[in-house]
Amino acid sequence: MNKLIKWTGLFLASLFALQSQAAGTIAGVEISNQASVSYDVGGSNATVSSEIVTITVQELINVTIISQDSGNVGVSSPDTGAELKFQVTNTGNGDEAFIISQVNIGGDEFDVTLSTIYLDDGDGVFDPNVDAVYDNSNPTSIDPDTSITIWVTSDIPESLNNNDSAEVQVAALSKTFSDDNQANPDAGDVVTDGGDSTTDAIYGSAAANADDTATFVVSAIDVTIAKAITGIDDQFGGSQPIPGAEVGYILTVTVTGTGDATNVTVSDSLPIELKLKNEAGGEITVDGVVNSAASNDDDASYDANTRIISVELGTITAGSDASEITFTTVIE
Ligand SMILES: [Ca+2]
Ligand SMILES: [Ca+2]
Ligand SMILES: [Ca+2]
Ligand SMILES: [Ca+2]
Repeated sequence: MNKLIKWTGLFLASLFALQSQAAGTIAGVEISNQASVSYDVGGSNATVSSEIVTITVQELINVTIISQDSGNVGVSSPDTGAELKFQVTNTGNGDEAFIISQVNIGGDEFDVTLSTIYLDDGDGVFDPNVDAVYDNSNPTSIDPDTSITIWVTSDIPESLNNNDSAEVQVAALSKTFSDDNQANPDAGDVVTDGGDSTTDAIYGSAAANADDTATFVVSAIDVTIAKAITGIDDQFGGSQPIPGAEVGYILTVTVTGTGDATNVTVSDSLPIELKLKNEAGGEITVDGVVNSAASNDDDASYDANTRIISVELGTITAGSDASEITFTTVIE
């Protein structure tokens, strides 16, 4: 009996923990409350309880959408299916789906045409053959306190000039409010019976922030990087990739198009299983010139703590010879 009560208590405690997340108490949860009064009369104690007062938590709809591109996104002119990356987070207390829309911002050099929206498959990498089309007529339901990554692709007009830019705003609107024909709800607006578990849906204040912008910039420069293994030497004179074996790599940076790519910086974060040979005393060769692993003495460096190789290639004119970076690693 006592054990049962104990386990029931633990279960309720864990349920409560689930419900007490950042989004707040989940929509549909009943909160019951009862007070009591005790008193002494005629030498004995008596207790009287109030009625139980119950409220049901309604659905608060909140969302954030945040651009995931670290800077301007370079495109060609014309271009098709140029992608912007956004993270949509359901910060409300119920399951909710959101309709994604795109608006061109004025006062810049061009506008884009919305192409297709994709739902990332979870790897954070855009692949239109793998990532599913995000269907605004049947958008993905998102659990409370959960995020999805979406790709919003656009077509870029032709005949633009280098460095022309276009700012694009992407917004997420609650499907519940959209279905209720409230295209631009204010905080506190209600869809009666529109919430989860037969609750009402209430538009939250965070929803006022449910858009973000990203910027396309036309770039006549195209910079690519390729990575390849040049060879493996194990400690027995063979070429087996075993712990202790040396693995050589080559990075090739190519600049095509017209104009200069400036401040070209290469970064290679070695996985936990690899380290630069001789680590802090190691070498990184850039276009045939041996650089040290130390910082601030030449164009290359290696951080033994983060395992990041960094190379400053500076300004590269399009069409010039590819830059080649080589180094040797050791398998841990
Ligand atoms: Ca909902
Ligand atoms: Ca524009
Ligand atoms: Ca993907
Ligand atoms: Ca160095």
